Parts: sequence; C-alpha cells; structure tokens
Amino acid sequence: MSGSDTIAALATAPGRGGIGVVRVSGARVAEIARELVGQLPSPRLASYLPFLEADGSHLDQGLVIRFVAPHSYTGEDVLELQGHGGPVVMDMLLKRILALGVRVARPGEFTERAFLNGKMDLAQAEAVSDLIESGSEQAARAALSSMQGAFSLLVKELLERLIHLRIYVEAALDFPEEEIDFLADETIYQQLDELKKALLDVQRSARQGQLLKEGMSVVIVGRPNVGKSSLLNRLAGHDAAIVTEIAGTTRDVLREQIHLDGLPLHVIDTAGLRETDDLVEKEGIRRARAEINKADRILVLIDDEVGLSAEVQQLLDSLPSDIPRDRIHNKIDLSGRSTEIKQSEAGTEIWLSAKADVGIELLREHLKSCMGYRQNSEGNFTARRRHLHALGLAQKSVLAAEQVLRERGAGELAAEDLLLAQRYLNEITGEFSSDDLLGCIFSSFCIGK
Ligand SMILES: Nc1nc2c(ncn2[C@@H]2O[C@H](COP(=O)(O)OP(=O)(O)O)[C@@H](O)[C@H]2O)c(=O)[nH]1
Ligand SMILES: [Mg+2]
Repeated sequence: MSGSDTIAALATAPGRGGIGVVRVSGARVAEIARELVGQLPSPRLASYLPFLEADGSHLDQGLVIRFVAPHSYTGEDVLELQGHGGPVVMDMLLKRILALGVRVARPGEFTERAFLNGKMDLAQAEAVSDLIESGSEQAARAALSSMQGAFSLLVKELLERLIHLRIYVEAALDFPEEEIDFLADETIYQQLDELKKALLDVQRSARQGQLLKEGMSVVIVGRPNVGKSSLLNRLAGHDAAIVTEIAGTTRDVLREQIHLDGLPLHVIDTAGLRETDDLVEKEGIRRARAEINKADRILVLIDDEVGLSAEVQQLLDSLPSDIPRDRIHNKIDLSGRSTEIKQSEAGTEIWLSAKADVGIELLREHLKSCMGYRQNSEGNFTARRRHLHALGLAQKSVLAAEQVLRERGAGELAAEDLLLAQRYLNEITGEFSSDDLLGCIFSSFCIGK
C-alpha cells in the first residue's frame, strides 16, 4: 500500500465536544506535520502544539501524536490531531489539511487500509464497525472479541484441519505408486469427521454471534384467533396490529422492530394458517409461509383451551424442520393454567396470556437467551450473514468431498471440493493464501526417502 495517497477525516462524531480528533494517514504525513505544527513530533508521544495556518497564524492548539509505519492503526504513517471539538474549529483544521493536498477519506477507508496492510483480517475489520454500531453491552463485548480475533482464530483452526486433510488427499494423488493407499485409509474419514464436527461448532457459535449483532427475526404463527396479533402488540408495547374476535383478521404480514435490553428483535405477525376460499386471506397465508421460511425462529401460538388439536398438529408438521421453534400456549386466563416455561422434546414451551399480560416476561427472557444474552458473555463473538454463508458453503463442499470419497473413491474430485471449502473459509478472513499447500506437503511428509 505504500504510494497510496494521503487521506484525512474527522475521527470523532461531528458536533460539539471537549475534543475533536482529525486523523491523517499516508505517505505524506511527515511533510503535513512539518507544515501544520512546524516540526516533526516524536513518534508515539503526545506533543502539545499550535496548529498553524499557511501564514503561520494559529488556528487552534492541541495534542499531536505521530505514528510511524507500520506501527499504526492503518499500517501507514499516521498523524492524530486532537483539537477543540467544535464544528467550526474542526472544519478549519480539516480544510487546512486538505489544502496541503490531502484527500478526504472515504467511509471505512482507514480500516480498509489497515486490512490491506495486514494489520487485521477481514472479519476483524468488520468487527470494528460492529463494535461501533453495537446496540447492547453484549453485542459490544462480542464485537470486541471478534475484533481481537476470536472468530478469526476459530476459522484459522478450521483451515488448519482442512489443509491437513488436503495434504493427505493430494499426497495420495501425487504419489500413486506409494504402497499405502491413502484414500482407503480410515484416518481420512476420521479427519473428515472431526472437521465436520468442528465446522458445525463454529457455525453454531457464528449463528449466535450473528443474532447478537443483526438481531433475530421471529415469526408468530398459529391457527386463526389464537392471539398472534395480540402477542405482537404485547411485545411491541403498542397496538400495531388489529385484534378482533373475527378469525382471519390479519391478512398482511406485519413487522415490528423491538429491542430487548438493546438486542434487536424483529417480530413478524402473520395470517392464521388454515384452509380458506377467501382470495385475500389465501394470499396472506402464502405470504405467511414465505416469512416462516426466512425466520430465525418460529413461535407457534396455541390456544390453551383448545390444546394440541389435529389441526395444530398438522400445522406443526407443516413447518420447516430446520428452524427452531417454541410452543407458546396462549389464553391461560381462560384455561386457568398458571404461567410456566419448560423444556420438552418439542423444544421450549411457554404458557402465557397475551391479553391479560401474564407470562410475557418469560417469553422475553427466553428470546433474549436465544440471542445469546447472557450475564456472562464470555466466548461470544459477533459474526455476519456473509460469514455464515461462507461457513455453509464450506460445509457443503466438505460433505461433497466425503461423498465422492466414500462412494466413488474419487480422490481428484474430493481434492477439488476440499480446495473449494478452503476458499470459502478464506473468504471469511479475506486472506487468499495461494498454494502454500505444496510447502505444507513437503514439510510434513518425508517424500524424499
Ligand atoms: N381471554 C383471552 N383472549 C385473548 C388472548 N389473546 C388474544 N385474545 C383474544 O382472541 C381474539 C383473537 O386475537 P388476535 O390477536 O386477533 O388473534 P390472531 O387471529 O391469532 O391474530 C381477540 O378477541 C383477542 O382479544 C388471551 O390471552 N386471553
Ligand atoms: Mg391476527
């Protein structure tokens, strides 16, 4: 990245503040410093100096810190100027720096340079923004941990397993005259199993991390009139949806964005699922099904007076099996049951009343814990949809590799699938490690003998 232009931007929020920070990064920093503060400040030391206009008059004074490449945030020469945090003063300072031939930084450009200069990988760079954007203490802690490399480390461990496996498979292909038939060797399958398990673990944690960061979308489904819209209103804290005793009231998909202790939750109310000839309701049900398939979690609402009827059972059976679901038994004010939460084979079951406002707290707590809200948030990290996608593709490729190996003993195809899986994992951290694989092969196998 040396030779890239020098950029500057206000690093603190615009507006009034005790201090405002302008950051400059790039090859011309030393020159800018001489012009702006009349000297080259010692690296990493805070120097209290006047900021100079072109004619030598003072425009402000404050602390100046110079960082010398590569020991800076961006990995380039960096100058940080801490002036008085008023919009006019900051503007004057920035203008003066730009007049020295510096360009205004694009959003995220400092971090982008940090990534390009190898100061952090892509997942870490993304976590920087997640940390700044975080809406809850949990999310902030998790983002920090991603920024410090917790997630990247897990990905790196997966990559190591994967590369190890590839060495095995590729060696078998490169040296078919070797006496041992690597591909028939059980260790390959053992390694495959371990890799699959590790991949699942990381996927699970990343999923959690993504919920914490991006929030969880929860769709409320159930037979007509069980109280879905009432529950949505209760969670939202206002009358978002129309509630009547007429079955089929809700036809459109309704969304409410709420926060549970800072964790974003997208609650989606849908038309009741039933057979109907009403054209509008039919369309509503079609849309409800579409929402269900996209949801992170399904709340199946059941009228506690009716219980698990054949219709409810049918509805439960019709839900996608790969999305977690909870059974919420509503209207306990009518059935006379008391509020309760319990784990059963069917998942979590909660008894409450949306109308009487009983047991809603149990549901809120449950949803929070599904999103990774824990008092002790150690081990959490944030992840993004992109990461989950890449992990999913890597998993698919690994499964494909296993299949062609087991069913056809096709080492070449398996090697290709494994290489693909490696690419997907590399996408997460953004590092394209070309084929350093050969180096690995030679160092871990005694080929020459
Ligand atoms: N007694 C009682 N009635 C409820 C409760 N929840 C909803 N209802 C009533 O059930 C009817 C249908 O509610 P609604 O929220 O529109 O159900 P939806 O069709 O599933 O959206 C309305 O008359 C609500 O007032 C509850 O917890 N207890
Ligand atoms: Mg409704």
